[in-house]
Amino acid sequence: ASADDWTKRSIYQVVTDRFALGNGSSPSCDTTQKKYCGGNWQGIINKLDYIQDIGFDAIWISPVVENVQGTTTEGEAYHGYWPQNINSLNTNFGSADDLKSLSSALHDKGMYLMVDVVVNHVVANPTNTSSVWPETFDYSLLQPFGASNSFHTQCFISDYNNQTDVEQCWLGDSGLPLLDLDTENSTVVDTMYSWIKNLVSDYSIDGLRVDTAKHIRQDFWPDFASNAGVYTVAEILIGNVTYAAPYTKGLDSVLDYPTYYAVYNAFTNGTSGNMSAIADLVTQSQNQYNHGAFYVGSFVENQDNPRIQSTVTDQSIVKNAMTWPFINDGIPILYYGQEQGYQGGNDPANREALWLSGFNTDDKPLVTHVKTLNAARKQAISYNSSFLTTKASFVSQSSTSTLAVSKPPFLALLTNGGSSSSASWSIPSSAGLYSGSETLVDVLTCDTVTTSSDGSLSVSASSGLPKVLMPAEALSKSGSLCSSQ
Ligand code: ABC
Ligand code: CA
Repeated sequence: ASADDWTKRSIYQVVTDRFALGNGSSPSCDTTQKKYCGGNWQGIINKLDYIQDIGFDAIWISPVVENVQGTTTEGEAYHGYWPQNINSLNTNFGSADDLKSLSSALHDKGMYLMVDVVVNHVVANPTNTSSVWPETFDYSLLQPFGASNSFHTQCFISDYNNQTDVEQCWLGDSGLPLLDLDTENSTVVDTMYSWIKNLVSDYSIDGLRVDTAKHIRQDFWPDFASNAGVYTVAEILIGNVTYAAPYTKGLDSVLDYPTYYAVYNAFTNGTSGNMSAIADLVTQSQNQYNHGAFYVGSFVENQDNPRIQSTVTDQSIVKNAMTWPFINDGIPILYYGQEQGYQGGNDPANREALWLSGFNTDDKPLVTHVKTLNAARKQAISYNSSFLTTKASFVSQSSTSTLAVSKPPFLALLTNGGSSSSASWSIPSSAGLYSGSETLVDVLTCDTVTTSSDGSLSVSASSGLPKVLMPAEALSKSGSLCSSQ
């Protein structure tokens, strides 16, 4: 599927080992152990209804290839980011038939499959920590590379401001080095290009999340993307739009890390959180990224960062933050477990087993919240044929703890004040958003507000809850959303 196809979708990200089990058992899963807990592809198949019922029509799964076996100084490879043999699958997650079954089960439901892929490195346990590189590894394990000349000379990245270091030195440390592939070497390059082509075609993959993309030279990516032939979203872990921007030429887009940091900081520092920083970052992204911000992956949690609720548990603030990915220009991504209120902090605590929640959706306000946001975005797409190509804009507010985001037919009103606060937003007639006496519905509550005769709007919210307003007219033909409108 193309980038344009993906813009209509919303993505549920799972850590394959931690989402769902293939059989009926329900083992405990202690995240601090950094071990496989038993989730697999069959487990995901079993729980596709859970994902689809919350309104998602795509999933992103962990890397699928065989990883380093046994334990390492950083535990087991349960997350999938330590490839060892890229031509085999990770049998902890299932067989080739299981992965094909997952792909076809998704397609039967009209859903897309995004697979995480690692091209920057492969991993083998050091055979002897006192020996000197290149004698440190059994290269025959690293398939199909098999020899030290497929790798950059060992050095660990020490200076992230030195791009040559970032690209040609190694991630990890002497305990668990991530062997950095020589992606300047044409044999390695060709191997990777044909590998990705085959992977996508063998498993009918619809899109790729490209791990560690900033650790490979930019001009490696265009041919990688054309061999993939599907939507590619790059992990460029950086807070800086200008740094990330060039990667949106070789690959379709980037995970929206710069805005993520602004959003995380805005909502986890009480009312001193800087809401207008979000608008600044979005404007920079719209101006600097190829295709503006329309193809970015927009998220507020993932497997590398502490969950929102490890810092802030005020449910109003949590709901505000969770609203963000659904009302901006990018493709919304929800990290599994956020809908269940999970609170894990830094890696590895943020990789809790979802089966421990029982996949319960009753009396789960955040499940309802996400369901509504997904339904609202679908309604916005079908009501306004230019929704997906209209840039979000910001209506400036007098309070620094509020944000007003317009992306017609949405007007999203956010606040970081929390549940004991009240917030108000005003939209002047000069913003040109509405005509006089228009009725707008907050799809999160189904309450209505009406614009003044000049088209201006004043809204207040008690309890610090977010609002997602849509013209009543935009909801009139909607099946489920505030259906009495
Ligand atoms: C293991 C342990 C952890 C331990 C870590 C050092 O080693 O489990 O407890 O803290 C996988 C596993 C991890 C594992 C690593 C290393 O492998 O999932 O559990 O951690 O063995 C991707 C994936 C990630 C995966 C890998 C490796 C890569 O999403 O899950 O990790 O395939 C760098 C990479 C980035 C990578 C990330 C983990 O490390 O660039 O691709 N993620 C700065 C740098 C970033 C750097 C980041 C973290 O620090 O610029 O490049 O990411 O080290 C912003 C700044 C940024 C700054 C951030 C922190 O702040 O603008 O520059 O990022 O404001
Ligand atoms: Ca590299």
